[in-house]
Amino acid sequence: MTETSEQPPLVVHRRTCPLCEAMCGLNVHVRGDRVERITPDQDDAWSQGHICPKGTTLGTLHHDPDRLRRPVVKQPDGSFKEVSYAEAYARVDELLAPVIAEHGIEAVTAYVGNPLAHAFDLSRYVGILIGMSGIPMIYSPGVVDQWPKNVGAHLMYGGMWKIPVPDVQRTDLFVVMGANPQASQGSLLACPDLMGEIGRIQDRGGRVVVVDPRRTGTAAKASEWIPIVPGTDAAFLMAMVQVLFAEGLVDLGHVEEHLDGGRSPVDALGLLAEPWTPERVEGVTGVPADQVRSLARELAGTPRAALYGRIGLCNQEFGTLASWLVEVVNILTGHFDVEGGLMFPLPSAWTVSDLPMPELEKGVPNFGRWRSRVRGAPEVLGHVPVSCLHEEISTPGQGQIRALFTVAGNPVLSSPEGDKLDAALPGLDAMISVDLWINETTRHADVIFPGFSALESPHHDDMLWMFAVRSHAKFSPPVFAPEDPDRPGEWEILIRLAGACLGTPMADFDVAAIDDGFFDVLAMAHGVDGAAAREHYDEGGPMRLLDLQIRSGPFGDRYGEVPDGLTLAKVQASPDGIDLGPMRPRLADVLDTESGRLVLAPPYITADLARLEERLDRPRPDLLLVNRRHLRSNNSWLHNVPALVKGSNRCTLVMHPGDAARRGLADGELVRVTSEAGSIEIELEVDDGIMTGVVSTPHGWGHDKPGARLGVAATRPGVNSNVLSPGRLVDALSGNAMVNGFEVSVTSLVTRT
Ligand SMILES: Nc1nc2c(c(=O)[nH]1)N[C@H]1C(S)=C(S)[C@@H](COP(=O)(O)OP(=O)(O)OC[C@H]3O[C@@H](n4cnc5c(=O)[nH]c(N)nc54)[C@H](O)[C@@H]3O)O[C@H]1N2
Ligand SMILES: Nc1nc2c(c(=O)[nH]1)N[C@H]1C(S)=C(S)[C@@H](COP(=O)(O)OP(=O)(O)OC[C@H]3O[C@@H](n4cnc5c(=O)[nH]c(N)nc54)[C@H](O)[C@@H]3O)O[C@H]1N2
Ligand code: SF4
Ligand SMILES: [Mo]
Repeated sequence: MTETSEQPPLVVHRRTCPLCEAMCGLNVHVRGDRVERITPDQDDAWSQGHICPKGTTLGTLHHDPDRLRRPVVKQPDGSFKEVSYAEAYARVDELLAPVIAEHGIEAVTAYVGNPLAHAFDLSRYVGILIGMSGIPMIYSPGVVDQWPKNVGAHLMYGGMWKIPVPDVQRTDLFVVMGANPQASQGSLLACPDLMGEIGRIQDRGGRVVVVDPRRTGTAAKASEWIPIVPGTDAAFLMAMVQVLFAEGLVDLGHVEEHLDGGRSPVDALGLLAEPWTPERVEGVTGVPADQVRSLARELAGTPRAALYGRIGLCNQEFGTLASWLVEVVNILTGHFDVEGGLMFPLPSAWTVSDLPMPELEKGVPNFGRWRSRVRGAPEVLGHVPVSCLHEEISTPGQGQIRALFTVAGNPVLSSPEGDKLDAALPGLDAMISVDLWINETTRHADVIFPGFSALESPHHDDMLWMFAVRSHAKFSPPVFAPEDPDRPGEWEILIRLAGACLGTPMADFDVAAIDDGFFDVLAMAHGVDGAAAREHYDEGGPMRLLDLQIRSGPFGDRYGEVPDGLTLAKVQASPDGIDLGPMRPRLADVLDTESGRLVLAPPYITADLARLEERLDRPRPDLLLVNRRHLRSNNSWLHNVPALVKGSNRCTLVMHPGDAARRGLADGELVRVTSEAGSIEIELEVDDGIMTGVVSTPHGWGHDKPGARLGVAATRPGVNSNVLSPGRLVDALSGNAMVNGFEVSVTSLVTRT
């Protein structure tokens, strides 16, 4: 294309993609105020040119005419009207004050969604809304995700975010259970180009094994696919443990020195595992005994090996047991806290959202401190199942929820029984959302505050570096200034909302004072005098916090004490990013249990083996449902991007040809899927890449709700598979939803003559 003189010049901005854990470097080509295209940033020291189709759409998301750019307030006729911030603040005050006056702050709760883990402001400031507002508890998709891992980490290592990750860049055997990096690009595992790493493991003579009911894109590229019956991974892993002990393959290496109770928990585990022979469990798992034995031997015999379990192992009946056993198998085979095994990352900036929970005793299962009002679900690490929310709103009585904040979430599509939540939300007295779109959930809000688009915001991931295979520092400045320079950031909105809960009108709340106080508390927790450190800055907000995170982090300059140390300014001066090396053994630093030692077999978890035994005798239903992700999707919120939803329908029910034939069902026909919770109609996709007896749907679809403003998504709505997810089915130890492995039936909707 020839450039005409009237055209503004092309400027290429360097930017990290905020959409997933891969944190890819992008080149954003901008002419004037338009993004022309987005290409991979080959010079990004972290991602070295890796990118996926989602990353190229940040411009489309920024320019999306449906995206909110001003606050909106619900009108009596149900439509939304753009208003000034002052008007929106006043409306919040007007709605919230009577609820709190009459029913107390107990009647208020919040749902905080997944993108806040990726967003610059929200990740750093959501703690203020949660911690300062006086709201007694919040809901989040953490319990449809990784809560089993949090429970295990809390009990074993003394902190719910102390989650070890596989050192994929240096391993020779990578066993993947219940994860599909081909779609997800890695989860609780931040590594650019994870599929490339999987190829490189094989290139250097290593092996990759995938244990999954479906032959996923990852399984297809792996050296071996081991199909497994959903929900039976804990039995499979217990059999691995049994083999390790029976064949004398247990060797913990240096980890043994760090065990609470010395060798005795290892011996106790050996005794516990004795009855769990591969032959005993093969009927329930569907994995032949020989295959379990050879995998256990291979893991024990490969010097650099890592076993990794993710959402398929969490969102299931035995989530905590299975997730714990993944770590146990790594520990028993000497693949823990060593190169090539499971290791603890060292982020260059500590994580604001990893807030201490003072009321929790380290490493102690003091769960069930309170129960949900309606269902009586015990609290675990401060959460109850997210499916409780709808009944807490719709069931009258003392403690009924009457006001809700949603921040970066879409629980109507993303939560089990989201349809029931959809029906309950109109009953609220006040609903205030912070979101970039009017989605299936926020359409019920009275007031919606927009955030900045990804390209209007600076970027530095807060949480994700906790799971990164290398220590690294990189920062992206905003590509575009906000159209309205006076627009408050989301961090400020969160602080003002906390103020409103405390009875101060939103407009009057002293944001700067709260921000200073927050800074000081965080500084103190990291050994820095906050008031003195604040002297270094002209203004507050998330940039100041990030500088604190870096300067008082493990590579930081500690405000001059370590002259060569890192500062945000130094990171900004290195637009390629700064590589700080691979993971290093650091177990002794990480452990923060009461004894300072690793608790190998927490009794809270091992007690659940009795429930697993019962599962061995339970007959297997005809069909079990599991979920899947797609590379071009991101939970519920990228379906408004034309480039990501074009092509064939992806919201389908995948079924094995044998199962389809037995039911007389044909590829492409509309079928009815029914569970104990509900029923949906969905297109059938017959594919032999799934076990018989298992069907799979994606989640996050169902964009056919009136009042949402997602013009593109509405043309290809798909169907909400969470209508099927029974809220009562959870992993007993964590309360995490069992959206995988529950029974469904599938029937034809076609009338055959
Ligand atoms: N059946 C089933 N259900 C599942 C899962 C599953 O595997 N199976 N997975 C679960 C998991 S792991 C997760 S994490 C959840 C996700 O569920 P949620 O956390 O509820 O997230 P989303 O549904 O993706 O909705 C995210 C919303 O955030 C908004 N958003 C995006 N960026 C920003 C931002 O910068 N600021 C603000 N304010 N808003 C923003 C988007 O507009 C979108 O509306 O779904 C869970 N649900
Ligand atoms: N493109 C894209 N990327 C994403 C997301 C997205 O929606 N789209 N979401 C992001 C989020 S919030 C998260 S939490 C991560 C999740 O990232 P991953 O953990 O990689 O999640 P999935 O891709 O859903 O893969 C889960 C796999 O578990 C399998 N599975 C289901 N039940 C069982 C079981 O009982 N046992 C075993 N062994 N396997 C089982 C499923 O068949 C599926 O292949 O992805 C993140 N990245
Ligand atoms: S893999 Fe895709 S979505 Fe994830 S960070 Fe990279 S470009 Fe973004
Ligand atoms: Mo997630």
